[in-house]
Amino acid sequence: MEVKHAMEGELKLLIIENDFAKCALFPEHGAHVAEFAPTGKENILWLSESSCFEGDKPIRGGIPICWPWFGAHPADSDKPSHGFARIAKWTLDEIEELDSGDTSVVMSLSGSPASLELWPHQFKLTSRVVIGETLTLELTTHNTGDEPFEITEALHTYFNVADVTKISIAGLEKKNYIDTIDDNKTKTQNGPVTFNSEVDRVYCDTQAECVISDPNMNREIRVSKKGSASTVVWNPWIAKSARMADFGDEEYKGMVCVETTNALNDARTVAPGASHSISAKIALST
Ligand code: TA6
Repeated sequence: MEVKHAMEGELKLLIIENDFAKCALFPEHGAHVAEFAPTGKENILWLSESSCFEGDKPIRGGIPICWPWFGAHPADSDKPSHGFARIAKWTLDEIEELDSGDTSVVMSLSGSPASLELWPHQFKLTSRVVIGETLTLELTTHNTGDEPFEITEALHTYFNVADVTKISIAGLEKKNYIDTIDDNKTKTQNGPVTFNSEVDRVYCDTQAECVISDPNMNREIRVSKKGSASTVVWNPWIAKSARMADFGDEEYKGMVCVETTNALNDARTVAPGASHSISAKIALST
């Protein structure tokens, strides 16, 4: 296992290389995994060439941790989109080489006066990333306060694809979804998900593994999950890409988000002293 430390913009970058893969992450900025490439393979995660790497801004790409709310804050639009965890200053707790040769990285974030201003609860959040032939990210919420609290959350994963108009996503067939770009209407998925315009959908009540088939890269990316009742699929397409300063106008063609979430009605309540975990496992089909 090789561990390198570098800087990207204002942020400390950790690069882990072992017998199975290379992974780049920003442990102290949102515990943000930015790149993951199994040995000899193209990066599975997508990262915008226009992303910011500044302490107070989210990184565009990789796996942003959206917590303790998904999307806009339900009552106060001045609060950060997708919660504060992805732009908070986390602690790098441990880097460990496992007997399997995989590498485990553990990072944590605890409640603070700053977080209390945004969200009135005490908590400890732990992210454990295991880097091997597959990438696993497990996010655990610990309620360290004396009142129950409710969260929505996402491992908001951006995937690298050759051409979004040529991919298809299996696993969500016949599932109901909220179409956030069509007045939040509830619809039913007919066949695999394909892309010829903006897509922003919350698939409800699904524990299914999703498989992204990318014929032009001659690969399939499998996204399985635990502790997650909903899956979000997103591609901003042309107009929305043009409105995002940290997203190149043409970059929508090379990415898709398949997000492991508990969003909208799938909010989770964590009792005092209790914990809740959500995890995603990313693998190339062999
Ligand atoms: O997960 C899809 C989504 O909620 C989209 O609506 C879009 O806003 C995206 O997340 C990115 O959000 P961000 O705050 O990172 O620009």
